[in-house]
Amino acid sequence: MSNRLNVAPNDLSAFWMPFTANRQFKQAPRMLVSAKDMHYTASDGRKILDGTAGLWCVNAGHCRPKIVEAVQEEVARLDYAPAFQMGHPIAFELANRLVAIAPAGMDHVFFTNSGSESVETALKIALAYQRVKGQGSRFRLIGRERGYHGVNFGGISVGGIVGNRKMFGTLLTGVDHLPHTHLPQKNAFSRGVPEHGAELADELERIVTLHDASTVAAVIVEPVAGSTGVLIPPKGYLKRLREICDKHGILLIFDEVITGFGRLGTPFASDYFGVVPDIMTTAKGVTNGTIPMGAVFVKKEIHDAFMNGPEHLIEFAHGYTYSGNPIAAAAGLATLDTYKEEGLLTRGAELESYFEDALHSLKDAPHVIDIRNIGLVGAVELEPIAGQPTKRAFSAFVKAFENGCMIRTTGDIIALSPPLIISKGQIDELVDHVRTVLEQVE
Ligand code: PXG
Repeated sequence: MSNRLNVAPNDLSAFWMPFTANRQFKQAPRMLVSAKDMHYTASDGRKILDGTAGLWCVNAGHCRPKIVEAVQEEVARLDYAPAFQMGHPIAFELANRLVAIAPAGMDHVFFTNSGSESVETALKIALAYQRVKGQGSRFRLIGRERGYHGVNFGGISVGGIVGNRKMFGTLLTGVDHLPHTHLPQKNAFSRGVPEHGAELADELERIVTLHDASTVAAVIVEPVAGSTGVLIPPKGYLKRLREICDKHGILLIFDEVITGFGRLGTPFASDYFGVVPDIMTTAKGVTNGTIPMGAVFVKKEIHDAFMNGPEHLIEFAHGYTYSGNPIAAAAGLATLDTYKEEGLLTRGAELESYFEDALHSLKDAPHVIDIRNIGLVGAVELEPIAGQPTKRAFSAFVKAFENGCMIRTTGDIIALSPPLIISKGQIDELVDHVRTVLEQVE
């Protein structure tokens, strides 16, 4: 490996880092230089246990041989090929392999390069679908408070994280929001799906009544909200949303960018909850995070509704230069092979109760006010330092890295989402790391 990849540079100024406290980072950089399976290696040579699968994406663990080889081979064979009015075989192969593991009826895939682009694509498909069905008056989109749907304008409009929205003007118009489902007063320390709060889905009825169903195109939610701190839907909540959407002819979009590809112990969250959306956005795990790619799944009826005009015309005016990129597609195929060979799309179900017990053993650790879990996702919510929200969790993140463990924090919540290859011993190690930092932070 060349030196360039192993040595931390001296000058960190030019790179304006995304979602980063740039000045804090540049004073004390946390630099990763290589990775293998469950671990990163830091620039000072320390091994770091990956408690977050990178950013919820490296589901099969790092630098897996099949994926590495597939990418190396494809970049040498077909570096790039356009997907507008042209094709190359493996993008089609990947689409077929994806629909084969998707919930029944989701028969078509639109390729993007990220979760944010998947969300924009899904919202555009929803609006255009209503129009091609002769229902152009359905222009409204309903999101949810505390929802995260990426950072592009559609996604932040339907999203509900104030800090991601407030700087950016009027956003999309015609958007309304469901209330979030985080009810710590009733559901604190729930194991798995929380008992209370299904009635919050009925807020959709109220919103639809306010605007009239004839104006509403689609509802978008994360089945389990990830970025905002692991908010698990109350028992029966998603089914109720599905029923209300069906009753009013509204499309239901599940944003499965985090929950897709085995995170909950099922291939998709839709399988976990037994609720099938009309459109499903994915990214991250589709290529194990190796090469940027997203995939939007749609039901056959939605796809087919576009296929009625003159055959020489483009049916849907949307797409990206890199939609279905050959190297990403090769990474995707090798990723699906790895998931299959190692049973990773359902491994979370085998580990769920072990992970749950380990995580809930932190109940008596300092500062802990809630613990929640589902599949291989967990959250430990901390009491904020008075007047300094986020500071305690951020210190925990920095200390954990110093101690050899990567965790993720949002607000005063520690989120854990390890690669699905994690062993029981490594689950214990991860939880021990969290306990240690909670004992160390202010
Ligand atoms: N939808 C959901 C549900 C996501 O979680 C996106 C869309 C956007 O994906 P891209 O690929 O455009 O980033 C996401 C991304 C975190 C964290 O720590 C979460 C995400 C990204 C980075 C950090 O919670 N989710």
